[in-house]
Amino acid sequence: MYMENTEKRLLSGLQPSGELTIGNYCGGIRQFLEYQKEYDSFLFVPDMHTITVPQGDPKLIQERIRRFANLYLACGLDPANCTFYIQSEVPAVNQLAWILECHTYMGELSRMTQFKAKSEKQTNVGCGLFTYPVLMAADIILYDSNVVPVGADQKQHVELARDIAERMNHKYGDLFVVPEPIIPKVGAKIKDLQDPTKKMSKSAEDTSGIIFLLDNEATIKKKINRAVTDNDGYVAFDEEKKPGISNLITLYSALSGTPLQQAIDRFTGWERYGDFKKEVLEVIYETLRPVQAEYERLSKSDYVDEVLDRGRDRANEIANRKYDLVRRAVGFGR
Ligand code: ATP
Ligand code: LTN
Repeated sequence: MYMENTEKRLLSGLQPSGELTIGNYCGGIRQFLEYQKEYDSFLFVPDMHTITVPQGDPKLIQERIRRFANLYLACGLDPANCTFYIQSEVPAVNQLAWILECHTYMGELSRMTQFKAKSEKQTNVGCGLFTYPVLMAADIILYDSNVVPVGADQKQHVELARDIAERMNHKYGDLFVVPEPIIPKVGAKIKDLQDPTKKMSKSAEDTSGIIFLLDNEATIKKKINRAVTDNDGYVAFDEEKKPGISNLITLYSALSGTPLQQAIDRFTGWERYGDFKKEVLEVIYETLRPVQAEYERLSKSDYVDEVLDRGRDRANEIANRKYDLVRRAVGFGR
């Protein structure tokens, strides 16, 4: 197989479909930061995925892309170790996606749980929402990515990328690396604070149960204080019977880096939910304070453009070489 990389590659992306949340931080960003030094790392802003559901003013999408990019940097993405780019600035991904679409079955895409959930919320469902996982597969295998850190909700999509890569390899010879998802042990699915049975989602309409990375401390305090718990009067970890409290313990563990069992041991039996919530609040503040300060600083400069220009150039170089191999393998051109 023609392999670009000598080092193993890590790749991930977070859609600019709303503002980044503490759930995205726990499931996506935190893992990326942890692994970025061990791999040749790629992080990108999947702006093309964003329009799979109707978005408002295109100008607002552009502003969000910029905010996202600055926020990633503020969270600790290291441009020296990472190729950071915007998806739509690498046209080969679309070219590859078309080829992959022709090798993906309707049945496979119909089984995707995210498609089922998102399409139910709309009247006119765009075809792009259906083929979204194929574009995601192209994002991943175009760069010979070995590992893909994502939250639990994206595991199925990475598994589909594996199946497509294997199918292409079987048909055309070894063209692609077969990627593996990496799902965090703790914090892979942070729940909404107002409805702890459902995922905290950045595109949800009601934002009262969502902590955004750029929320100020007063807002965060209000959201944590109002977080739904129960009337039992004691802290314990039980995701079925006490989903609210369990979600807050998970959040504490993921953000503080305390192993989950240690966090459970520490808080089990506390009788005043207010005292427990104060501890959770403190780790959220500690996580977000430096991020917000750095974000303020970065957003006053054009540094992000320099990083994204460099990322775009490297990503295109690799992507074009790979696409050229694939298009020849399937018989395109002269
Ligand atoms: P949307 O509501 O637009 O689907 P989202 O909040 O679900 O957005 P994505 O862009 O789909 O976010 O996901 C970005 C990354 O964050 C993915 O790796 C995803 O698995 C992870 N992620 C999203 N929500 C959570 C959550 N509540 N807990 C942990 N990880 C999450
Ligand atoms: N669909 C992903 C974003 C995404 C992605 C990717 C993540 C698009 N392409 C490739 C990992 C690898 C989401 O988080 N909603």
